[in-house]
Amino acid sequence: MAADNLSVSRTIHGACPHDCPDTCALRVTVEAGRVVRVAGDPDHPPTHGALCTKVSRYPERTYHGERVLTPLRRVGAKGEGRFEPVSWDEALDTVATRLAAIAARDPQAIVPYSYAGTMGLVQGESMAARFFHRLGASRLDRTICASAGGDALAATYGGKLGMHLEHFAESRLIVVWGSNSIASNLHFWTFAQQAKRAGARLWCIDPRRTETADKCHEHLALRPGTVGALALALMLELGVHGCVDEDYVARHVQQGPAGWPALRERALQWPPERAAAVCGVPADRIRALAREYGTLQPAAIRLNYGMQRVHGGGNAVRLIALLPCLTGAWRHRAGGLLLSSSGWFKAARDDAALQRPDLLAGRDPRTINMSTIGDDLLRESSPGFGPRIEALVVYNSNPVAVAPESARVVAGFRREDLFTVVLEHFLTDTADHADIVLPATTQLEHWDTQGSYGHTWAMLNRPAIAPLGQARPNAQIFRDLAARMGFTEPCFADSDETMVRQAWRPERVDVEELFARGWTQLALPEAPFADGGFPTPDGRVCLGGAGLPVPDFIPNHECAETVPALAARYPLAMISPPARHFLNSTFVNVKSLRSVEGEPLVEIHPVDAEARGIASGQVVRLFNDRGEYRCRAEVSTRARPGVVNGLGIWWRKYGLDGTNVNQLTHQRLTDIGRAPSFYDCLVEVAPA
Ligand SMILES: Nc1nc2c(c(=O)[nH]1)N[C@H]1C(S)=C(S)[C@@H](COP(=O)(O)OP(=O)(O)OC[C@H]3O[C@@H](n4cnc5c(=O)[nH]c(N)nc54)[C@H](O)[C@@H]3O)O[C@H]1N2
Ligand SMILES: Nc1nc2c(c(=O)[nH]1)N[C@H]1C(S)=C(S)[C@@H](COP(=O)(O)OP(=O)(O)OC[C@H]3O[C@@H](n4cnc5c(=O)[nH]c(N)nc54)[C@H](O)[C@@H]3O)O[C@H]1N2
Ligand code: SF4
Ligand SMILES: [Mo]
Repeated sequence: MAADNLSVSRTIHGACPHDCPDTCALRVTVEAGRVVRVAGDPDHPPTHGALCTKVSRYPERTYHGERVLTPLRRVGAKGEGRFEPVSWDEALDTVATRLAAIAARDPQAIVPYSYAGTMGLVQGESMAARFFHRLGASRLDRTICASAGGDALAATYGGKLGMHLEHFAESRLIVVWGSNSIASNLHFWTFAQQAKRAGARLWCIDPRRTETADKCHEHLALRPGTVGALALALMLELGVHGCVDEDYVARHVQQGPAGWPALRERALQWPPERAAAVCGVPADRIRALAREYGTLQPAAIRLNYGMQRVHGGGNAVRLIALLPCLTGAWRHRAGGLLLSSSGWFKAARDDAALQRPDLLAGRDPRTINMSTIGDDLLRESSPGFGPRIEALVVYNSNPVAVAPESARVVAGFRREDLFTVVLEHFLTDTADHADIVLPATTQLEHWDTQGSYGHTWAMLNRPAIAPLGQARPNAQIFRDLAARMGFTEPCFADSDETMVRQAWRPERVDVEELFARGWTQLALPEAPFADGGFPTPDGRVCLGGAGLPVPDFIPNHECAETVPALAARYPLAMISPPARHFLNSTFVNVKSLRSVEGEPLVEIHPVDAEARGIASGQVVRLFNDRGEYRCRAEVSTRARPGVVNGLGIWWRKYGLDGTNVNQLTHQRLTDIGRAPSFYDCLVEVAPA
């Protein structure tokens, strides 16, 4: 940086680090050593020069007056958020000494906790993974978002694989299924609009009348957690109306007693009337969708993770994934389905080089599921569980705000005997519970590289500016800790730029192009499954067998069918999808974005509101056996009858009582993938 002529304006190529399928290419303008603008790169096809509002505000977030820019040591009570600055030496010595003492008894009592605060491979699981492997710490099962649908898709197709984003522009029918794309997958929406202008029909399947639903031709506002029933009825209708591509099915879909014949029998039990009763939508709408889906080609499904945050989320994805196989939609490049493209990158990454599991040296530490951190922090040592958790090292995540059943999570984080280290940009709800906070750099201040779960370009991020204050990249912090702990393996000296290169298999990713241009597209077929070739053991779509039952509709943990007594007390289903101007709990503290979102609120349908004497703008109590959350009500037909929408994910400390929606959610897991079922949650609402 020192060589820069400070009066000259420079443009640096970067990549958006956020947990968003769009993974935009950034152009960062720096003047006098300061970032003045972050814009979308017009040359990168998926980004086409546009960023969402949130990341356009990245400079505001980076230069925010509340950035943590020195190491901090707790001086108040846990959760109070009172700290004093300390030097890096003191902070690192404190952490290394505590971790070494715990590790001497049992390193599994130390748990890393991280998710996708940055999707960068280097500031994610590179040096951190090496550090925890070498230490022998517990492993973390990273399930909080996508593993129900992801594992289900991989079980069906052989990988998290799908259509190319750009080809949606050529589809004649697009079903946007469990996704508020305008909010959470904006660059897909651009292609969907191109298709719409060219005459495509757009359907939206979502309990909430989202801004995306408003812009589709049709909206099916079904009850949360019922899409499996809908998919089964669609199968029956496709069969009845001769819309099954028998040739594609015979050649590329599993046959036999655990295959399509068994599932076809099951689908025959689901006439549209039965599904309509379960889903809470008219049967003729289901018929209309089946008719269009079966006759308009190419037909594409943009599935997103919203629909899999329920008990049966995994089975639902398996059922939906079969639909484009039944109609042969995969024969076209603009037909098929996209839930995630991350499987394409799995083959392109060199995780072993980056994460060095060999440093485990034959040890096989236990695994902690991040989605049940509330319960697990409160567990005592036992033969089944292993040692009580004595230390947590949190980075790239804000579990106190985002993990389910907050009361348990907070109780765990408040444990006086728990040693908690948090690497952060800000004093989040989680950082407030830390013993030591370590200041981390943002994407503008460090190197990184990443794939995408919505497109097929590998991305490079160059630092645009020097780290602010005393902030250090995550990878640097783990390098420093490794040195303090006496880890001398040469891999602990690798620089971040070296690790960018180690991240990719050179035969799959053109690393020179990545460095020269900032991105490089994976070489993949245009229509990946036009002639089958699913990467399953036998090349066919897998429906069952080897312990995997043929997929079925699985009702919610919490619904009238499963728990009628509970549903009588808590008759409303609550979903808590993301707010458009936040990225999970990130950006909640950026004033310009928070002022657009206003304040935490719950949308409730006029009929449900009237029955409870609730008026718009009034403060209400949402409650169930797990707790209570107060916020403002918005009486709105964005909510369907019987369902309330608590838009997320606010920092607890901005809530009226210092809580957020996760005060009400539970820790029961999905059918597949050990994931949380955030949108499978019964509540009652009353005026406060
Ligand atoms: N602006 C913004 N963008 C984001 C995020 C954010 O917080 N804000 N989060 C990012 C993350 S982490 C992820 S995982 C991705 C994907 O994020 P998703 O969780 O897929 O989020 P959405 O696209 O908003 O889709 C959720 C939609 O699913 C609907 N839904 C809820 N339950 C059901 C159901 O049972 N069936 C059906 N059919 N629909 C249901 C909700 O009403 C909501 O509109 O988005 C990313 N993009
Ligand atoms: N009720 C409810 N709960 C949910 C969801 C929901 O829809 N409803 N969605 C779930 C989903 S899909 C997800 S993915 C999770 C998301 O949960 P998290 O992955 O925890 O995501 P964020 O809340 O955005 O928190 C990420 C944190 O990482 C920090 N960070 C970013 N970059 C860096 C970096 O380079 N270094 C360090 N040290 N820190 C960094 C940010 O400042 C931020 O505080 O939440 C889940 N929780
Ligand atoms: S959050 Fe998503 S849409 Fe916004 S800039 Fe990042 S990748 Fe693009
Ligand atoms: Mo997510």
